[in-house]
Amino acid sequence: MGLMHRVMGIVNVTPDSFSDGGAFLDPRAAIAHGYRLVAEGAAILDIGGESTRPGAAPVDEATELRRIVPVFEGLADTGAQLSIDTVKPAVARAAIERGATLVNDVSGLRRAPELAALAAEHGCELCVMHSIGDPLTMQRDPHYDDVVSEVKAFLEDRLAFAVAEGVPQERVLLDPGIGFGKTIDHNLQLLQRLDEIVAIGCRVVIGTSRKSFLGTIAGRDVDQRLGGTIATNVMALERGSSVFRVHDVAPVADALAVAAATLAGRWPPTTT
Ligand code: HH2
Repeated sequence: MGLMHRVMGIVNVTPDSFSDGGAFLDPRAAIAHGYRLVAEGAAILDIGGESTRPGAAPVDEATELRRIVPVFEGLADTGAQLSIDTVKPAVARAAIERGATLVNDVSGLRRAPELAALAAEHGCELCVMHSIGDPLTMQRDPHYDDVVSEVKAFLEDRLAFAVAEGVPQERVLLDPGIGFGKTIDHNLQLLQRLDEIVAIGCRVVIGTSRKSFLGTIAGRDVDQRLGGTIATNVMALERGSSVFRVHDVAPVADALAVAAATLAGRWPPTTT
């Protein structure tokens, strides 16, 4: 449990991301940031050119391509795995041609089901995240009878679809989509019972970094949510998550290394 965890550093090439919008819109700044995250311990860089924060306006394909292409080219030699955070096949394809080996789809193959065949064709990994609606509408009074079992059923269905499209199960990663069409209690129940998502049998990605429920609980602005980010990532590790998507790589990587060693009761933790 908690073995072989990997930190995914976030590179947002956007003017409007909720916590770092505009900071890395210049490709040179995004590339420098990516190098820094790898030096801090990121094994994966997740590069995105469209914000998915609640209420974000959609971005057209040409704009998204213009943002991400130079960043993929500039980060080709970091040694980290490159991930493309998009719902658009043309954007995913351009990233794959420039070294991306993970396609991260926050729509869970709802917007463009053909992303699964694209990943299969290129031998890429595919992260399927649960969300409802789209970023403009998803936080309008989301309702579930049992959020954990409904998210689990969605992810199982999407996994079956991805496998039918030719992506081997071991290349599929699942993500409950913290903050995507979820109230604060939905987020907390998904984290509390994350082992039920892990039980599906795929690696699980978790993304809580700086999200608003952390600010609500702790009474913190978006730039002061590292404590909450660490707490939730450590608890997700304990429940079996494998990939941790964060902005603040160095402190989260330290926390996860210590937590993993503690779970193992030894250091280095056994890696079988
Ligand atoms: N969260 C965000 C974006 N992409 N991908 C996965 N797999 N899981 C997540 O939880 C997730 C994600 C939102 O965070 P961020 O990229 O910081 O903000 P924005 O969407 O505003 O660019």
